[in-house]
Amino acid sequence: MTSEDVLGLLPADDPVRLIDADGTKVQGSGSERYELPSDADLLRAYERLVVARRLNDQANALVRQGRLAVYPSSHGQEACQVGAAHVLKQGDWLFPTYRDTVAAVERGVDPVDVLTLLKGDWHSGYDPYETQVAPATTPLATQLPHAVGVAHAARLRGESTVVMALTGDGGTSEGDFHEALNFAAVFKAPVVFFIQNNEYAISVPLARQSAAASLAHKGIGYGVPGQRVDGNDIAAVLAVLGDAVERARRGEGPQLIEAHTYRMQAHTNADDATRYRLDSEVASWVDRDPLTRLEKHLRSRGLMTDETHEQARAAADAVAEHVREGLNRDIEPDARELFAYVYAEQTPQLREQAAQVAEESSREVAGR
Ligand SMILES: Cc1ncc(C[n+]2csc(CCOP(=O)(O)OP(=O)(O)O)c2C)c(N)n1
Repeated sequence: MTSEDVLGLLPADDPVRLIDADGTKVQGSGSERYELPSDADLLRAYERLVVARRLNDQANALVRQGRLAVYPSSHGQEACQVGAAHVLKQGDWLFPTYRDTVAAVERGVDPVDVLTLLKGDWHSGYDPYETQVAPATTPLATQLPHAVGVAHAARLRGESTVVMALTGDGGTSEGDFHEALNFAAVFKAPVVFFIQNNEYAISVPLARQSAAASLAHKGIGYGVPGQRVDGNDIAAVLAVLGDAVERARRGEGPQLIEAHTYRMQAHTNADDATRYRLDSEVASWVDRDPLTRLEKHLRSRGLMTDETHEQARAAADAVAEHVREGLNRDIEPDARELFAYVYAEQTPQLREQAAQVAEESSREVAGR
């Protein structure tokens, strides 16, 4: 590889942005390399951002009512999640993390099913093979080698599948992240690694996480081209991810895309974010909100009517009601199932543990 080839792997100096915070179309910031999505795509994205925001609000409310055990909100990151799902085609796979409820829903999974795990059930709540959405993983970055495996297998079978593998900024410090990038690059696996850099890994700020020039630069050592994108600009997210997905589909191998965004709420309901960041910092991101930015843009171009607004609100109302109803039903996890699906054939230890649990629960039932 020559130095020039290496330069080709480098991400842009500034994150690619197509629409500014005030809603105007950007000149520069990589906007010459990427096209603004069509009016129809932007209008659809608007409706889905409104639905996504409402889903976050509804899930937070369900936590307060004790209907959900935990919810890692993606308030502020909705453009990343809607964008990541919308650039995929039928047959493509999505590998989400615990924070990517919205992405899974945008990929077509029923929100009630996605939230089942966070209600306390032991399984992912949906069938990965039916939905082509992998289970949302809590152990950081463990989904990334799996995503590469699925992509590599599809390529060996001659399928045109592309895999979108999501991770947070903290996840990029995990060994699995690096192993996944290396394998994907060597075997030209059709996978797009998409980092939602929301500035924090719980209480750890980015500056304590990585000294790399940017997280997108981390691909260079493996031969994976990187790109940076303004994660609060849905137009840029759609354009940059769409380009990466189509390159992967053409057989050009993996890419590493870093979205610059911000986690507007606490890590989860179990976290108190005021202990490690200032309110003024959070407030400085309000003006960059992905939803209002797109709304301003659509209004300035006369594309947004009261009807568009109403339609989006109605779609959000319907999703919120569906989620409220679905999560009002109690789940009845069967503890014995914990042992049933670990291995095709149970080990003696698992058999012993399963018997112990069965014995304990029958004693409980008998009230002893
Ligand atoms: C392997 C592993 N180590 C530690 C944790 C504990 N943990 C849960 S979330 C989290 C922070 C992750 O931050 P980031 O990857 O930036 O994602 P974000 O939560 O900001 O979306 C940590 C350390 C974990 N889940 N898995």
